[in-house]
Amino acid sequence: MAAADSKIIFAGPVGSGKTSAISCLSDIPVVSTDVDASDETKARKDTTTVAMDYGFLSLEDGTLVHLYGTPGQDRFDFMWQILTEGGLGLVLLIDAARPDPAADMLFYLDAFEKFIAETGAVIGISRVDLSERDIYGLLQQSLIERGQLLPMFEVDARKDEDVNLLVQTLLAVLSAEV
Ligand SMILES: Nc1nc2c(ncn2[C@@H]2O[C@H](COP(=O)(O)OP(=O)(O)OP(=O)(O)O)[C@@H](O)[C@H]2O)c(=O)[nH]1
Ligand SMILES: [Mg+2]
Repeated sequence: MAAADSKIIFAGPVGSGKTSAISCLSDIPVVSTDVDASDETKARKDTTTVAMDYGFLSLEDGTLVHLYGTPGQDRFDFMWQILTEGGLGLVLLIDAARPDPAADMLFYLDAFEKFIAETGAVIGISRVDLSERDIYGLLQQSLIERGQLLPMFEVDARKDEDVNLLVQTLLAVLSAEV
């Protein structure tokens, strides 16, 4: 990784859209370690990421932004810390259609607490089209209770413009902090 290059990490539960989001942004086809899903993941989708996703994006000034997706299943959580090394910030994707999106969000905010404190994060609520609840309001309330306000958007992880908005916001938040 050249000195000016940076790295963004995508995290979130199984099926929250990490691989989809990185595919939207990446200049190259995403290198994924997706395998056929077994056990409880299978009910949700056919493949799951076991080690990581990788892609990259070149900014107008020529800098490269490396994009890493963490595996969603928590039996691979040893990869999470490894992948955050040298990272610029975190995009946390929360699946609105899972049973308890607020618990999911708090779990990941705890798991990546140190990294977020040192860098920054944005939250994308994905799969809102598959949920009838006001997940945005619910998550906003949880963030207020936790005392941690982070930029949050409803996104479709398959849509370039939605994923771009997340990354541009993260970059803006990070540059405002410097
Ligand atoms: N309806 C709907 N489907 C979505 C949305 N975002 C992603 N998907 C779909 O949700 C599924 C899961 O997306 P993935 O990108 O594989 O999720 P992941 O986070 O990489 O999952 P793991 O690797 O198992 O942790 C895919 O079939 C996507 O096409 C959304 O906003 N709405
Ligand atoms: Mg994946």
